[in-house]
Amino acid sequence: MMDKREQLEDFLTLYFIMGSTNCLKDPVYVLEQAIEGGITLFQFREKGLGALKGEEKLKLAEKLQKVCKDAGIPFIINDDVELALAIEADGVHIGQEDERASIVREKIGHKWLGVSTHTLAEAQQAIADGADYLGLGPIYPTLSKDDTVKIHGLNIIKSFRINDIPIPIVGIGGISSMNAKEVIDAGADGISVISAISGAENITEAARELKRAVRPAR
Ligand code: TZP
Ligand code: MG
Repeated sequence: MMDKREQLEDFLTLYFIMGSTNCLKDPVYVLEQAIEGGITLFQFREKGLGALKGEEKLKLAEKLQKVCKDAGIPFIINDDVELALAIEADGVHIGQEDERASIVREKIGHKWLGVSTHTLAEAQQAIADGADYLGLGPIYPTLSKDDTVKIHGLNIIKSFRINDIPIPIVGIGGISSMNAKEVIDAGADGISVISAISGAENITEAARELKRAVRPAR
């Protein structure tokens, strides 16, 4: 039997993140195709210019959650703790600029909590606050996050591993099938991507290629 940590590591293998603004086609179709290609976890991140709000956001979240449920893929929500609670998502992902992780942990109980961190001090705080996994990035330059400043490179993953960060970590930012393996080799438990899947001409094939790049290295 896998314990909780091993199970989470497994789910983090190929973590697809998107919202309607990342998709060239219907988000429901994009998610179905990505699942067909082998993604292992999904995060609904409805952000940026033209992002849905209120009822429309809720409706899309429910549709995407159903697609995930039918496929046995956990469904995580970015930032919006209230939405995650309202629809009983499997978890929440927050950054340093969001509500404090300790408060989010209190609100969500046993749901998964992911926290984006950029330094060891932030990581240690997130762990003390109850994070289940950490997102590290951007590893490479990305066009998918507008408020992003410093590119960290693979060193951030290596340094977290050398310093024995005890919870699973996932790399993010500019990851493609060309560089995915080196992210895993640096010590990440998985990769998270937006555009490498949501922006692909053939979504299923793009997800498959990423999966092939990540799986043999694990
Ligand atoms: N956080 C750090 S980089 C990033 C986020 C949400 C965007 C990743 O998108 P892409 O398209 O996979 O580079
Ligand atoms: Mg955030």
